[in-house]
Amino acid sequence: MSFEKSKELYNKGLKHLVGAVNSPVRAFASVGGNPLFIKKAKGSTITDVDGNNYVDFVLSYGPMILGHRHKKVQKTIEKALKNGYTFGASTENEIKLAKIVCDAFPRMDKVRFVNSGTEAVLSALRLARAFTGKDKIIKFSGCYHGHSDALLVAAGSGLATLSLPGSKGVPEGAVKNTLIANYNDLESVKAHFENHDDIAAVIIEPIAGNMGVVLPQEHFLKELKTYLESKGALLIADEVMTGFRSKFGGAQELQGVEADITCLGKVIGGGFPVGAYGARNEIMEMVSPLGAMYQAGTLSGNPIAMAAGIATLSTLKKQNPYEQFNETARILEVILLEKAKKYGVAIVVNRFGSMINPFFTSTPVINFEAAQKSDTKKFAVFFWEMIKNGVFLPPSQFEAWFLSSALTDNDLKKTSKAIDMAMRKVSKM
Ligand code: KE4
Repeated sequence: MSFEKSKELYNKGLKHLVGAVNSPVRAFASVGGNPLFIKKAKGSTITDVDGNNYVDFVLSYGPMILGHRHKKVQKTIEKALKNGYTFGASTENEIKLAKIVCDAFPRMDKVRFVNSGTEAVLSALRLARAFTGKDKIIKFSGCYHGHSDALLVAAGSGLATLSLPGSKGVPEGAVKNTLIANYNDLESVKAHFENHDDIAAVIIEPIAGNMGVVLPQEHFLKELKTYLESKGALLIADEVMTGFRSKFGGAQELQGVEADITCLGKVIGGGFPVGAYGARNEIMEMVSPLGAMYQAGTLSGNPIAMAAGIATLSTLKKQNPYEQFNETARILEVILLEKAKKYGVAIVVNRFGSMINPFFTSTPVINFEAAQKSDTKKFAVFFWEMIKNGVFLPPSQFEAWFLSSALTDNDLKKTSKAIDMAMRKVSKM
């Protein structure tokens, strides 16, 4: 397998692109070696510039849940392009997508589209502060909510991979209202309320996907929501990654919880830049132009992106692949555990719906501290052996693998063989 063209493009990219990438995780920093450059993708297969084909479990970090270039989505986008790309005025597609999204979340009366998950979350924080009149926000260590200043503290995902606690350039003032609690630890949330009476909201990934997959323990989310109601604080569910991945709607519902504000992204744009935040009327009516909380965006509700989102969600609703996702994830989990056992490699597998990943550790991973005990060197060896056997994974121990409904039995057979070779390689370290 040659990676010559990727190497060439990487060196060329270094001139005008920072690290030859437009998002840090794509630099492969935590697995070493040069990042792959991708030429094209179709269905469950992604092809790099050297012509190597891979089963794709990155799916652009979530959006491509139907697989790449799904025929219905492709046709819808091509049709939308014939009407123009963006107008700076409202279009019918925004109403259509808004209805699909609000209908999928029982407590969501209205939604505002933006252009990324980061923008959705930073707007949701502002909205929670506007609605409650309070300033503090609690986030959980290991959860990642995009790169807005206030949330770049002990973030998971990119920062965890680059092991940068917080980020340079974030002024002290920007994070003084951000408190950090531990996932699955309600006491760590209560402790903040004992010390502060100005907490507007708690933001959480209802299934964490940015420290690897970490599940809320039984009743954790429900108890958190009940406690917040008793304190007059809001629950913000960051479903940018989990939205429409484990059911047609939010993972929050499967946990028996309805957040006050929900953030979305990834899948709802079908591969185009879309984020969103939504809530019941009394909260959303705080947002400009109805209310005094300002938020705006040149390309928000972009008609092409809306068309891609409508096509993706309506296809997803029709396909209803969720049972299949659970079964495929279960099969993958069995394969990972069997192959690891065969070669004496210690791993723990966490999964939920169409998100799964192995941790190279022997202790249960229920929070960021436990996740960080994973052997990232073993992950790096595993990652490259999977690449060499035609499987494309997120290049980090702290990322979730994503399933698409385009995955075939052949893909799983190929993945199983690759996992066998990769576990064998890890066992020889
Ligand atoms: P974006 O601004 O990247 O669209 O969304 C930020 C975001 C917000 N909330 C959650 C739960 C997220 O997972 C994300 C982004 N996820 C990462 C993957 N861990 C995107 C990949 C990247 O940073 O390149």
